Amino acid sequence: MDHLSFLGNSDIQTIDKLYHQYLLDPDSMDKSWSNFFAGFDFARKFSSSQDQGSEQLDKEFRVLNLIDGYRKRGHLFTKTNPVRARRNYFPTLAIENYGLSEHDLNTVFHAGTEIGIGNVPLRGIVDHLNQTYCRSTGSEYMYIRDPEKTDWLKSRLEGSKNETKFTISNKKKIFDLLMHAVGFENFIHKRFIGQKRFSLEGTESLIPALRFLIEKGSELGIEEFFISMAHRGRLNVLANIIQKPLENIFQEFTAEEYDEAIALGDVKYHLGYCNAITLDNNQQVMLNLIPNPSHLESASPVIQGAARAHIDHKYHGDFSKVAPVLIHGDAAIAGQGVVYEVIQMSELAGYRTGGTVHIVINNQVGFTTNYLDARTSTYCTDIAKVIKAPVFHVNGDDVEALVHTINLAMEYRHTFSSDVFIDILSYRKYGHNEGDEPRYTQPTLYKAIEKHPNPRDIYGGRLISEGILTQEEIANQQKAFSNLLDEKLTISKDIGKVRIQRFLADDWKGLKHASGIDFEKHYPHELTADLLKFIGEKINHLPPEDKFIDKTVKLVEDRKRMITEGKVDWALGELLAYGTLLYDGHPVRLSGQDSIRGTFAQRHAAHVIEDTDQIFVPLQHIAQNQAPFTIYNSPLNEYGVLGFEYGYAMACPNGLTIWEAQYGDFANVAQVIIDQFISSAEDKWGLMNGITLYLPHGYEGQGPEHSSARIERILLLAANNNMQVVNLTTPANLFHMLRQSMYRNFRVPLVIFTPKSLLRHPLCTSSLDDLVDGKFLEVIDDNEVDVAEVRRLVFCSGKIYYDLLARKTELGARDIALVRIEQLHPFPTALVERIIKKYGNTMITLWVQEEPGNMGPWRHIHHEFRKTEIIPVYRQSSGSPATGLLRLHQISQEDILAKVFRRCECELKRKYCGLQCVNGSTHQDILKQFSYFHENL
Ligand SMILES: Cc1ncc(C[n+]2csc(CCOP(=O)(O)OP(=O)(O)O)c2C)c(N)n1
Ligand SMILES: [Mg+2]
Repeated sequence: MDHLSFLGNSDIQTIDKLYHQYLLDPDSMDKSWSNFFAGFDFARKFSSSQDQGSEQLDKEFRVLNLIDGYRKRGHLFTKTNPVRARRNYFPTLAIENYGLSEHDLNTVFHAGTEIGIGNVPLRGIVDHLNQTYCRSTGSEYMYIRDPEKTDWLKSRLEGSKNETKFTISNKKKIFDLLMHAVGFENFIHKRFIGQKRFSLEGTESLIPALRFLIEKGSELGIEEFFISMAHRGRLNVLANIIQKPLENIFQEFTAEEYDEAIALGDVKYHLGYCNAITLDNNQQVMLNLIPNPSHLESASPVIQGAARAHIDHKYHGDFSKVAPVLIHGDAAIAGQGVVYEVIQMSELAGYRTGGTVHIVINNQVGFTTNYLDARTSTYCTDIAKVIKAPVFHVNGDDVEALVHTINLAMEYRHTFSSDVFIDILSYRKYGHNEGDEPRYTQPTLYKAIEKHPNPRDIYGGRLISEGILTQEEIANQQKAFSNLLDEKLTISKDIGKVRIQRFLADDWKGLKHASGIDFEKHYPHELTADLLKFIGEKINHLPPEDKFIDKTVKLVEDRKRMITEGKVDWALGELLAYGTLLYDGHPVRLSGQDSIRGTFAQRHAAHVIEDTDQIFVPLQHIAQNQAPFTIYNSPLNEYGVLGFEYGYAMACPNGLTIWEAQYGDFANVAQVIIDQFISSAEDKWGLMNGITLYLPHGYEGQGPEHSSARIERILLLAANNNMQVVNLTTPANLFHMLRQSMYRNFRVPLVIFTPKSLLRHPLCTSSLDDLVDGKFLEVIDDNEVDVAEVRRLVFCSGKIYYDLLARKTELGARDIALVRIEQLHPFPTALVERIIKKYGNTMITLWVQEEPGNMGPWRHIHHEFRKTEIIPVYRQSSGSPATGLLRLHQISQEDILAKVFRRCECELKRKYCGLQCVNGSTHQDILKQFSYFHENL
């Protein structure tokens, strides 16, 4: 009655009495009163049921919120860590945190339909959510912005397929794989005591995971896997997944010599292997495990490039035939920046590979560093969120959950052609390597690990309890495997030298390792003036139906005119080289920052159709059966892109693959690829590679960061014909170099220091005849001088030649010969010696460079000119490559030129002895004081 607050107290008491009478016997009272109370009662009941209804509705929403909470945060509350408790995260998923209570557990909620279990009590919903999201697998996917993907994942995770019912044979297979993984490590541990192997122990479930990944992939149509991984578990993967012969692996522990083809080799846990293996369904798949250097994650972009090359050329653009699999360490994936670069590239047109499967061997430690010191992010895999890829964190001890997740991940990748991450939560049985003491740094963790049974024994126990295997069967299997390993060890002792298998051997058929003499040969390839003109026309054609801006039209007209006049500049020489290669069936691929137009607006390999975003690429329209031409503006990274292109060249030796640095000095951001792959892969792994680097170089007063491509650094790495390093000064030489690199029967990385100001220098042109009839010139002699007149022989390389030439012309200095060394490595010793001999009369031989004395080619040249007295002219040695002020640059440039052309004031007057001969000292006296020249010349 408290609703009748508008009445006075006495009224209320009266009405209260009447109401009681109505409740006891409504017929005994006045009709109007009984009608009044009936109406009042209805209203009360109605309003109360409405209250209840809205409360129920409200709770339905709360249950939906709870479901959302599990989807978004369930992964924080899983049982995924096999050896220690997880961190505590707040708020928890307790129903109270969602405005529900124990009293609601038996209430039926329609919200159950949201997770596919229909109208069920809250208790059932919570159980289902815990089963789905909080057991051995934590699933992160709710940040994905594409509802098609999230719906797919929700239905797979929450629906009836959320658990695999493994057949007995599959269970036995999983056990067998685990048994091999554990047995292999135990065997090595006992037989090669104290030797480093970076065991997989603690994460042995990687082996069944990979095998099922490959089988599922094959079922989905994948024919080839490109796998990269670091040191941890590599031997186990080689043995039990790639099926590298066990005897070869064992041999590498004791061998003393490599086969002749290998110069230096590498430690066994860095080697790669390719093998076509036959799966249980009788399908064959090709597995390529790329060799890796110690530098963690550096192989990641490389394997992507190799995968893409096969997608493009072996599978003709069919992305479904190839899958890259990157196996990461937990510290490396979180810490190495190149992982970000690779992931950022994963969906870009030039670099996509149809979805990479990322697997993390998450042993919760990196060397001695705890995960809490190794990253800010919650998970080591949080980088996945950059591309909104799903992540599954799986307890490595629950191998069935892992295999189930692998299958799910492979289906996801197949459906959406995008990356997916599987984080195997596990541990590392020993220290960083087997001889390392982990209890110095993780004593508590290692107490837990010491007592922890291995995944084989855990799963074996489960299969025994399920009645699938007996203890005896398990013991017999282990014994049989151990006997096999012993047999292989015996065989290994008779092998002798270590042979490192040629990686991607099928692609490299017909190509050989180069020796010094191979660089001296020329590889003539027929080219007629008519064909060159035909290609010239094709690459300067604009489709008449499309409109282009005036400047594009003019550019094309200018280029056509150049060809009519029989002349080419740098860019035209470059494009003509590509055109001829494409015409001859060699694919050409170029990528780099702003490479399509060219940083210096020189290349214009594609033209944008006005008022559209479309481009027209003339080099793609040369002839019907031409090879493909692809050019991409790369993302703004160097390490990832160069690694990718190196990998591309590795898997496409028939093609010219070029990476261009925006300015040459930016190549140092990719130094790992240059040091660990480009310069050393052949020595380490017998791996040839024809990658071409364009490194713009030249001192034009643009400051410290835009002048030097660090020629000295590349030359420091050059030895034994491991690379070809050239600093070119004519379009014809570029043209011939590029073509020659494809026509010869070997491949080496080619580093070309490319010009900037020379791109528009009126003298830096070549004639069409030079292109048709010429050849690559390692050294360009001075053809303008009369040898008898020459008193000073000047060697130089690159752009400074044109500065010297201008000064020589200005001075009319007929007694100076300017000789360009175009190829810096392999050093053209014989040619240089011939030239020195030719000018035998000269008084002095100079080396002139624009770079400071501690940079540029000087130290390399000094070494190569061991037999000849050569005096250097260079900028003063310095820490920074160049000055920031144009005026200072001009002064030091003038100083170099002045020194080269300085005339002697002594008895050799009017002769170019290059020395300030004072106080009666003779030319020879001063020549002996060699150090004097360095500082004072
Ligand atoms: C770029 C780079 N920096 C440092 C090292 C030295 N290093 C070798 S292994 C390792 C720890 C790697 O930890 P993680 O990625 O978790 O792999 P795990 O050894 O635990 O399997 C370090 C720091 C390296 N190999 N590469
Ligand atoms: Mg680790």
